[in-house]
Order: sequence, then structure tokens, then C-alpha cells
Amino acid sequence: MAKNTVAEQFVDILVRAGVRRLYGVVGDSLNPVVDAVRRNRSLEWVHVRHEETAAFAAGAEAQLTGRLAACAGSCGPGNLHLINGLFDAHRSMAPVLALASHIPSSEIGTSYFQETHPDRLFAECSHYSELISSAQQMPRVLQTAIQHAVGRGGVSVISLPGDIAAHPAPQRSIEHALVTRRPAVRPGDAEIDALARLVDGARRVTLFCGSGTAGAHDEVMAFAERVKSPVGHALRGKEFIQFDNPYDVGMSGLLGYGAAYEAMHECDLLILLGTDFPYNAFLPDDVTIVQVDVRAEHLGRRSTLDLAVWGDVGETLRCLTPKVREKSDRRFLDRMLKKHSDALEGVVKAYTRKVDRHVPIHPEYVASVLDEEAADDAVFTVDTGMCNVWAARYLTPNGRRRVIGSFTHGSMANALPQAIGAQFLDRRRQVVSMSGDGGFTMLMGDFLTLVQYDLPVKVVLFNNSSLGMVELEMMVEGLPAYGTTNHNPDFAAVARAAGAYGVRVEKPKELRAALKDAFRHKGPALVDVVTDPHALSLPPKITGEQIGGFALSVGKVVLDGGVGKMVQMARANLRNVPRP
Ligand SMILES: Cc1ncc(C[n+]2csc(CCOP(=O)(O)OP(=O)(O)O)c2C)c(N)n1
Ligand SMILES: [Mg+2]
Repeated sequence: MAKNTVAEQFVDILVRAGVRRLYGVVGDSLNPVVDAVRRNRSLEWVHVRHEETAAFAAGAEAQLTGRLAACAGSCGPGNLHLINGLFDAHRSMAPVLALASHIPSSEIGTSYFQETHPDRLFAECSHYSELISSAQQMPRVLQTAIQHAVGRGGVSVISLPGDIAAHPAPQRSIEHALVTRRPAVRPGDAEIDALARLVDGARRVTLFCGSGTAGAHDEVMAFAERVKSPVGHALRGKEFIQFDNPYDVGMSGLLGYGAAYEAMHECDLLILLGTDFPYNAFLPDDVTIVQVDVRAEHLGRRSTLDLAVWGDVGETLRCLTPKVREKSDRRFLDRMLKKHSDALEGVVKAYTRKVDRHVPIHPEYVASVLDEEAADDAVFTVDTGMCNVWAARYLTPNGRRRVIGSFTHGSMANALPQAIGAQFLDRRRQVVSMSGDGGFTMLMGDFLTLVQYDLPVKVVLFNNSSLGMVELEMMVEGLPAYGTTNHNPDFAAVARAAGAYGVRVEKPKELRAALKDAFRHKGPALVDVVTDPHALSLPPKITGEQIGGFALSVGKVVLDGGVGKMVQMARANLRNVPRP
């Protein structure tokens, strides 16, 4: 059926693609579209305070459902504000359609008021970024954009001048059937056979899992059981693979712990499953390496491969497992499992043991109590910074909980906006934003969005009054901390002034009850936990150089008269530094 305007047709196509919300901030070039949304009962306009929030929220929706989500910004600065959130969504492979409304089409190229070139600007953070220059062009270009976002996993951007959005739609628009889900990808027989031969020929096989193992938990476990392999994971694989996993040897990478590093270095065949783990310094270079990935372009870009297998993890393992001989020797697996449990005993747990009386409150204690008190199907959104470390080490995945962060793009301020997207998807599900004080204040305006929409998000603020992770980086590099202090207000009072529930926690014994109360509260809540700024966390393998840097930094702080601070820090961290 013909639609009245291009904007109405645009909204109609989004609805047919399964989009339920359009996050954004209004602006004149966007008005025809926003008005069309107002008149369409199937699409909700979500009014946020900063367009970056809109993009992060849409990205979170898409990561949680695997389906298309959408956001919009008005011309020039309005859509420019989307960019960081779009980079995050794109790099997380989240299917997001962004509408960048544009200046009047007759003015493009004249340095008009608010003029930018969004089709060029967004090229780097999208699979597809096109300008609509005529009403006839819109339906096919929008559908192509949607297929790029869904099919390739990531962002598509449509730049639409306001006058064209308001234009009458052509009488007969083409209404293509839309593909909204990805197919299964099965590797070729030759690759499966080659992989089976490598597995049969190996004595010690280790699996290392990323987010590509989503939905393939059973297949990974069945394969690990058949070949008696330890299973390590990267941060993005944790929520999909660590639960119900008798082969778990923990996490590798900068925030890692356990025996994943050893299992990957002491095997003779390492199989990377659905991971684009970026730190090749943590990957071995003297063992046979196979990588399985649904994206051919990811194969081999982190380490030299002996075999590249293009396929879904689940499909690949379903084909592979029956073809390999069952191994009976568990010695390597058992040795790694023992190392893993020793490492956990020694490092991770030790930290929380006597911290229930420690003031300021130790952040690892907060994370461990949060893990116990949060719902079994909670969605955690995790700010970039030390919250990443606490989430990686203390949140217990169970296959129903979800944990999302800015794990590939590494942007601050992601947690609150992602929590907004997660809570819109399901208002009854518990959504916890693990926010840093730096991250929270960066997009704090959107705390008001929680109140405006009565979204029951629980913000747990790890308030160490500092840009803590950078302070740690400076120390490791041998620099004294500089530019890292935040002078913060009482955030609980701020939350209350905004109309939400707010409580400030300064003593560890108040923490559990405060979290319980916040979780019971029906609306938005903020728990401002005053945490120890001197809590450090070090990766499982720290190089001599890094230790050197750490020692050097300690020296500099001491020489600058910061002894008190160092003593405090040493007390806070003595138990956390992994010993050789
Ligand atoms: C947008 C952005 N700016 C700067 C950085 C660099 N950076 C990474 S973590 C961090 C500090 C985060 O501070 P906070 O949110 O308070 O968390 P904390 O580490 O103190 O727990 C900074 C500045 C970044 N990753 N993203
Ligand atoms: Mg901080």
C-alpha cells in the first residue's frame, strides 16, 4: 500500500524489520520522522538526553536480542553525538540502524548551518552508510541498510535530508521480504577432516572461547569431554561458556585469572572458538593453532594459524565431534584444573576474605556481594574501567544472566545507556548498571531518562573519586598519577533530587542491606558506594618490564612525598598481586 510520506514509509519498514523503539533527540530535520513515529502505534520514540546514549541503548538491545535496533539524531551535531555509541555497537557486531537526519537537500555542499557529511562521517563505524537523495530511492536503500546490519552484524547509517523525509512517498513502493535472522554456517568437509586429523594427532588440546560460542555451550562441552581439553575464555566468551563447565580454566587477557594462560601455552593444539581476542601477547607462538570463526575476515588476524575454519562454532563442533577419536588420557586436563583452582584460591578469593571491615569499602567486596544479591537472570551492564575487572572476576555466569559492556571498543560511560536499552526490552527483568564515577558522570544527564520513563534500572556506583583504571595504567608505566582525581558530589543525594531512590554506602556492613533495598525498590535506584581508590588489579602474567614500571611509579610517588598513599595502596593490594 502506498504511504503518505517518505518518513511514514521509513517508519513502516523499520516496524516490519522488527524494530520496536527509536532512541534519539528530536531536531527540525528529524521532525517528519518523529511525527510519523508518534502516529505509529508499533514504534516508540524514546527521548534520551544525549544521542550517544541513544546509540548505546540501541546497541544493548541488539546485543541482548540479536535483532535489529535503531537510533536517530538530528542534522549536524545531533547525529554527530551518536558516533561513539555507534562505534561501540559496530565493533560489538550489534545490528543497529542509525538515522542521521540531514540539512535540506538543496543546501548540501554550501557550508549551510549545521552542515556535516554524515554519510562520510559514519563510514568508518558502519557496514553501509548512504545518503538518500530522492523519495524513490528510500525504500530500497533502507532495506539494503537493514540487510547489511543484520547480515553482517553491525551498524548501518541512513542520512536523510528533512525535506525528503517530508516528501510524498512514490505511489508504488516496493515491499521486499526482509531477512531478520542470520543463517547457520557450516565449514567445508575438507576443513572438518583436516581439523579432525589435527585433533587425533594431538596429545594436549586446549579450547579458547569467545562470544562466537553463544548458543554453543552444549557442543563445546561435548567436544571438551571427548578430547579431555581444558576450556579457557576471553571476556566476551565468559557469559556463554563459564557456567556448568567442568573444564573451565578461567580467563586470559589483561583482566584474566586462573590457568587459561598456562593451558593455552602448555597444550600442543590450541583451538580458538569464535574469538577475536586482540592481545596476541597472550597467545602462544610455538603450538599448533586452529581458529574457527563465522567471519572469514577474522581468521588469522591475531596469530599465525595452522588451519583456518570458516563456520559457526556450534555447526563446526556438531560436524567435528563424531569424527574425532575419544581420548582417555585426562592428565593434562586434570593438571590444568588443579592449577586453576589453586590460582583462584590464592588470588581471587583471598581479596574478599577480610574485607568486610575494610573502610573505604573494597570494590572487590562490592562486586562479590552484588554477585550474591543480584537476580539469577539479571542483566549487568559494565562500565569501562575497573568495573570491567570486578565484573570479570566476581560475576557468576549461569546461562541466564547477561553481561554486556564496551569490551571491544572500550568506551567509558557505556553502562548506564546500555542499561536503558536492556530495561526497555523487559521492564520486569533486573538490570544492574555497574558504573564507575568517571563513566557515570560522563553521561549523567541520562540518569534523568530512568526517572522520566520510570525505568527500574539499579545503578551500583563504584565511586572511588578517581579515574582509577588510568591511575593504575600510569603506575604500571612508571608515571605518578596525574589528572585522575574526581571531585564528586554525594550521588545518592543527586539521585534523590532527580526523583529516584538514592542511598550512599560508606561502611561495608551497610552494603548488603543497601543493595537488597535498592533491588526491592520498584523504580530507578542508585547505590553510591564509596570505594577504595587504591585497589589495584594486575593481569595473571605481568612482564618484568611492567613490574619495573610499577616499582618505578611507586618510587616516584614516594619521592614526591606520597608515602602515605603507597602504604595504603600496599595494604589494599598485598593479597591481590599474583605471586610467581
Ligand atoms: C570515552 C573514553 N574516554 C577516556 C577513556 C580512557 N579511560 C579508560 S578507563 C578510564 C577511567 C574510568 O574511570 P571510572 O569510570 O571512574 O572507573 P574506575 O576505573 O575508577 O573504576 C579512562 C579515563 C576511555 N576508555 N573512554
Ligand atoms: Mg572511578
